[in-house]
Amino acid sequence: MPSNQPQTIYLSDYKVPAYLVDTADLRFELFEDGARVHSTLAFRRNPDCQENQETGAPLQLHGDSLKLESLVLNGEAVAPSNYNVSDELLTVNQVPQHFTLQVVTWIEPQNNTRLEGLYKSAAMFCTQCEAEGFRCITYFPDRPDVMARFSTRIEADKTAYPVLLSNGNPVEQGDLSDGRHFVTWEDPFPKPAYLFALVAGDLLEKQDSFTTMSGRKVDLRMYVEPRNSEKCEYALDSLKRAMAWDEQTYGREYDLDIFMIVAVDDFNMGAMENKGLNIFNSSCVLASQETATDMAFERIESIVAHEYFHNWSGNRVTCRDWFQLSLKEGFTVFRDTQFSGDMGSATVKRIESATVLRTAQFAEDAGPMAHSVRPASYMEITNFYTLTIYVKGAEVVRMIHTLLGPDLFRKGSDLYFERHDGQAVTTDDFVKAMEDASGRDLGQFRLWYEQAGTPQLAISDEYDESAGVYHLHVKQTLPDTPGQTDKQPQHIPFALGLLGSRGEALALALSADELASGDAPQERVLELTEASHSFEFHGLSERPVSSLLRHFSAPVRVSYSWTREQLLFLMNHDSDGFNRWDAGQRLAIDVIQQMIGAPKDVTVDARLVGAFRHLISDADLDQALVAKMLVLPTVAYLAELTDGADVPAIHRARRRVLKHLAIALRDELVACYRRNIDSGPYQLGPEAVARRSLRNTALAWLLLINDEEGRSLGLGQYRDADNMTDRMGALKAFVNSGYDDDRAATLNDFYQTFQHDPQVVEQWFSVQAASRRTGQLSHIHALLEHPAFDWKNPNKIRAVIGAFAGQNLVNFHNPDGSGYQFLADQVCKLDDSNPQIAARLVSPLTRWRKFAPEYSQQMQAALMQIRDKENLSGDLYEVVYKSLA
Ligand code: 0A1
Ligand code: ZN
Repeated sequence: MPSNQPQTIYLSDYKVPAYLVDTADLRFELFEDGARVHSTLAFRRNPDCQENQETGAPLQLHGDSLKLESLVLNGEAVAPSNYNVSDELLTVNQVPQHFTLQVVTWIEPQNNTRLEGLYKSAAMFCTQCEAEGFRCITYFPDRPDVMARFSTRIEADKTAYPVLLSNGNPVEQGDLSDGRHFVTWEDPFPKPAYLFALVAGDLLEKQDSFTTMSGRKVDLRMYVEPRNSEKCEYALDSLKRAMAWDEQTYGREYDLDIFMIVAVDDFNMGAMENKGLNIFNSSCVLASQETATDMAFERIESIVAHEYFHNWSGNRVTCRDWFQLSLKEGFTVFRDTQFSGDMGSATVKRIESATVLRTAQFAEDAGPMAHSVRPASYMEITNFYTLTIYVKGAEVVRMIHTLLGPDLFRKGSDLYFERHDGQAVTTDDFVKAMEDASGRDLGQFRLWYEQAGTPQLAISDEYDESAGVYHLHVKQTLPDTPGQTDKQPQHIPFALGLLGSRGEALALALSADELASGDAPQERVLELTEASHSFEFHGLSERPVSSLLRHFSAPVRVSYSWTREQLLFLMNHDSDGFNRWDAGQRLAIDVIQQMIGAPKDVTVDARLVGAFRHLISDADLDQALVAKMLVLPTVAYLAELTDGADVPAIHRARRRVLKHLAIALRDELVACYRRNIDSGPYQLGPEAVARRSLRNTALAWLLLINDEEGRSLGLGQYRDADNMTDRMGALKAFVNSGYDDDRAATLNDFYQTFQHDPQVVEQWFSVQAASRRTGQLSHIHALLEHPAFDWKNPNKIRAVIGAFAGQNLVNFHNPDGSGYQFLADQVCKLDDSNPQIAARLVSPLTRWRKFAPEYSQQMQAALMQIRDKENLSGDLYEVVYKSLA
């Protein structure tokens, strides 16, 4: 056991804070060799803390990597005998009921490679305080249930840092001696320290405005490095759409006079919702037609909205403690997916959410780090910014929405915001508001927050011809997860439709009486609460085909023995677009699985070819949905569905099916490509996006089979592209093709053209690192040596190492174990500079038990090697030890 083993923190140990902070007045002196932080805090005993009321507890403030320069209480220096400083805490033993503490600390942002607290990204200063970064700035009760009113004075060199930003409104500014200047900001809303932000730099300002529903004009400002001047428009437009949508859908109005967005190149995550001053990873906010793909535009719209929506779901109402993280994240992801669905196609958005959930969150739920939506314990909270907290958390909120219906859900959210405005609360408070507003009992539903793991529904059915009754049986089980066994059945909304033999929607009458009434609906949300249920549907003159779990109404696995004929039928006829797509996926999975290790003479089912021919050729179908349906299930998802997975074998089987389809449908693909060529100017609407997507799919398939016409279409597309989706589509197709010269030429040209744009260079790195052909280890090593690679920049690390281990599954799972060894080496190296990133990158190794023995043993060995590293960080310790346990 290493000496630095982090402590486990338990939800059951939660205690209210002993002291509260009413105001926090900060003064930052920023210099090139460090920063001095003067903090004046007004403390008082917490009336809700019984213990402190009675005995007077010592004051404990968090601190990390700080140099304490002075400590003054009510105007007098604190005697050394009355305080103690450790690596993590400043303790003042005797303090009065009310007092002012003045703390001066010295910190070194320029040497901060962890990117937590105050750090430098290129020439600018910026902060990241969630979850526990504020303690790297000054001593403070750094927990979300301590909310203070902040004022911030920033002083810096005026030439190097003309722009000085913090939360709230600017109230004063002026010049100082030595070419320095200052700006003071005041945030009228009490907030936890994790929402504090500061930015200083030579930044360009883009202005816009939004008039709120009550007629207030809000200044919208975006700050970027001058070279990014032309990449702000889409984010600002997205922001305005999000502001309007939140007013219409949730009745939520923005509350300050200014809303600011800043783009920084070095950032551990996607973006951060600091009050009034959102800070974004450049890759999640900057875009232009020439540099961003359609997917990037879509991501920007949803992340800008996500951070904006946090102003209510997160900032006005925040989390009591970090176990409640999904209170803000699950709800906010739910809100941003609703928004994205409303801006484009709700079905396509649903397919995208379900894909992430089923591929990656289900894997997390089945792995060693499985945890519930409201975890009961953690070591490092930064390891809990997971898909379970975010996307499963969003699914849980979505199920409440499904159970209550939109009107009662809105009543519930209104009550939640009204009841808890200005408070730090729990997921239970959220559910309670939903219950109180709707009158529904969500007692059993709360298990979704407490029990980890993905419920499995085993479904069977039979048809009683003589009675005209169809019987549907549903059994739910919840697998064991680390520390949790023998779980209880959960409350699951299960949306169902039944189709007749001509594809028509049938009435779902649960009894003879309902049948007689003639009011039976054509879709029902059945509520599963028991371990097993049987339902009867009356008045059916033939055996129906079931459309199960429509819209993916719950985050569960469904098993049912569909015939291929039934899947083909659902693909063509289901009125639920999600299930049409899902039927196609299930059919493709079945066909690919049959090919794993199959002898050469086994051929691909002609019915799959027929189904794809129909999709590619029928221009009357919903083209956005078709574009999704043409994407075969990924190797990652196929591996997730398999115990003892042999990834290279899965990859070969998938490829065999793909090539078979491409050869069989070659003419249709060329026709589809040509039909979808854009004649007019570039557009970003759903139709144009679907056209580009179809064209790029057709191109990729044609190049996979070395089709000469495909090659010339691809070269033309690359050369003439006026947007990044087309250019990247062609580049990707060549990178993954057998045309070695074209691959080298397009990669080279792409780099020459875009080498000055870091966001595009990131894409250039990742298209290579994720490719079966260019992503072999020797090439990955070459990418790490490339002058544009930067070990300090999380985006570059993700673009090469993350893309290799997370997307290039066939090379990562090289049977010789070299991929695992490579990842272990890089993770150890990164752990010394940025442990948060190291702990995230290691995740592909943590699933070692999932794979066939020759793979899993080598993965385990790689994890052990990391475990034995000297000075293992707490972040990595938690992930590696839990994975090996
Ligand atoms: N709250 C942000 C995500 C975020 C979380 C942690 C960070 O640093 C450790 C940074 C950002 C969001 O949900 O967008
Ligand atoms: Zn969030």
